[in-house]
Amino acid sequence: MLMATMTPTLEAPPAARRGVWGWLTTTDHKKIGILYGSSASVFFVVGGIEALLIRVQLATPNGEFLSADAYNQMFTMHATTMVFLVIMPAAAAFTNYFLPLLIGARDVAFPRLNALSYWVFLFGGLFLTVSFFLGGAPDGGWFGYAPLSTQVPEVVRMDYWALGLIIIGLASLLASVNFITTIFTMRAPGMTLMRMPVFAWMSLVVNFLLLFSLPIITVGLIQVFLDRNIGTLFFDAANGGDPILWQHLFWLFGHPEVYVLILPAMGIVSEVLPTFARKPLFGRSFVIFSGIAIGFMGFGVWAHHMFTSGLGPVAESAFALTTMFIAVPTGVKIFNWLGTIWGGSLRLNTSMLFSLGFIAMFVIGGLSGVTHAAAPADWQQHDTYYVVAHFHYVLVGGAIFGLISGLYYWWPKITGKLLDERLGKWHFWLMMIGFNLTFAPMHILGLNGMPRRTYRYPEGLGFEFWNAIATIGSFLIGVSMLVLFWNFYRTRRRGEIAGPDPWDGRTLEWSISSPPPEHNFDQIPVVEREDDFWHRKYRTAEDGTAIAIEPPPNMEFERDEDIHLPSPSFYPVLAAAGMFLVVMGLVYVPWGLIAVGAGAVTTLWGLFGWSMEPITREEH
Ligand code: HEM
Ligand SMILES: [Cu+2]
Repeated sequence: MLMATMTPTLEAPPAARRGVWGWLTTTDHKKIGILYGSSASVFFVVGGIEALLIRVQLATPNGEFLSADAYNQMFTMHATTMVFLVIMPAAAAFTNYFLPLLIGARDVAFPRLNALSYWVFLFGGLFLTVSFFLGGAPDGGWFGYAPLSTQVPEVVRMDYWALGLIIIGLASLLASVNFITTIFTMRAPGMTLMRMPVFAWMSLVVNFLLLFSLPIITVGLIQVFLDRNIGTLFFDAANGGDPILWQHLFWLFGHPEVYVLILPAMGIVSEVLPTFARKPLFGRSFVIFSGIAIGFMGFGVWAHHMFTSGLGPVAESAFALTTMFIAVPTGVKIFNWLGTIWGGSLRLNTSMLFSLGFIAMFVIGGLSGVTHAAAPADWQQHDTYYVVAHFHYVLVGGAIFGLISGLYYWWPKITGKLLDERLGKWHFWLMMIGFNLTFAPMHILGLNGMPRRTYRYPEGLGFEFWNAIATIGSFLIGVSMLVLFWNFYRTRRRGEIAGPDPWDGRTLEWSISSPPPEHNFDQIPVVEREDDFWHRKYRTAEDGTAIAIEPPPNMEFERDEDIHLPSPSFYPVLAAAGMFLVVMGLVYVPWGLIAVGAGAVTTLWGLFGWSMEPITREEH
């Protein structure tokens, strides 16, 4: 149903294959974007249900709804799902669909590698989730601290976690190589780096963060798997290993990862605000360079997650300082966004409301983050609900709000129809109120000492009232998402036709039809300045007002002669399916070795077939 609502209704591409086979073999960046978006939406429902089950358990003291064992699985999988199977693929959905359009390209640099990264991600997500039905899901927390994650190897749950994250990490690594190459080699003539839209810039920073951080955690995850299965002692303190080493390896990835989660949303907000304030982005190059600065500084703060791991005053002071410093480039962005809306003629539609909500909620999350940077204060806050409140303000109030703003902003380009604004506003206010009712009380619960990851609490500690409020709030978030899904369905059936430029946009994607043709641009645009499409429509008067250029620019072009598009291919999904067999087999060695062998052969067959098939086809 979700794929049906997202699939364009107006114009089907001529040569591309149709139906399920068409989706299985697609190498079109737009269709791969829709696949990522659909999968992330389904996993959001899964991760959301896990969160609601946690909230039911904590709604009252002495909860009996979930056992301690089930509770551990719920919060581990809730977080792992939301981080790796929702926010990252949702950002990949927008990057896949819009990066080539924003830089004036017909596709990404490596279309089949792009397809492979999607299928490896999907099989990795299914592998992690199917564990619930095969003896129990990972239960050691989303950062899998050793020795909790390396003990009891006979229970395979944390093998699913380690191997699942290795596979999903591989998918992101393949995607980052693809997007970085696309940005450096596929830009339209005149699209210099500094003319590139901010979303493209944030994608560049995100993919470099992935490129440098994923190998670190992959090494650590392999060590966890080896400690669990062949008795190595990397993290075994009793035998010369060091569990703190795992914490360093995880957070050397884990902290850059939080910027991988938030920077795409920051890129989206930097596109939405100028469009609906009808003003260029204030201090545009500062927004770009502060994003780059965050990328670099993000590798220098990881140990602030370990202020209670006994690193000593010198290390703690150093990481307290670097963490406080990173608030500076983040603050620069906030002021530039406020500068953009200041004095603008604001259109408060749903996309704009979610972007404004993003700024407000992210600032709250950022401020509690600064309180964590002060190591002595963090000793009180660590592992309490104050921390849970903090990261939900930045991950839900920040990343999710930003991504939803992008959804309302770009839905008309993807589907050709506008999402209903009345339902959109209901969605926004229900989510805004539900979100704050859920997570604001957690600051109080945490400062009053309520520990996280505890499946129930006794009466009389003063935790009852705020937990009840938090649970009500979480169900309000659930209701708000139902309103969004109803809007999807209703828009598909009788939504308003959008046309190519429904928002009077500034960037290239609004210069072509909605949805775009398979080849994107009839003629590759020649770019003369930033916000090039806007400046083809408007000139700026002395006082800064925009004056429409008459007659308006003709955006109908003679189609280029030889347009080459990537050929559909079945080999990426085959290679990914082989990898799924390999990891399933590794969980159940020695018998699983049969599956490992079959999987390896399937993957090699996929890669060999891929290397032997033609790259592109002529588009007529
Ligand atoms: C949408 C509604 C959501 C609700 C009601 C919710 C609720 C919760 C609760 C109550 C916990 C604490 C469990 C505990 O420590 O015992 C938790 C943990 C967590 N949540 Fe959420 N959450 C939501 C969305 C998200 C999203 C979108 C993310 C994004 C990444 C996220 C990431 C996490 C993480 C990382 C943890 C820590 C789990 C751990 O300790 O291993 N949550 N969530
Ligand atoms: Cu951090």
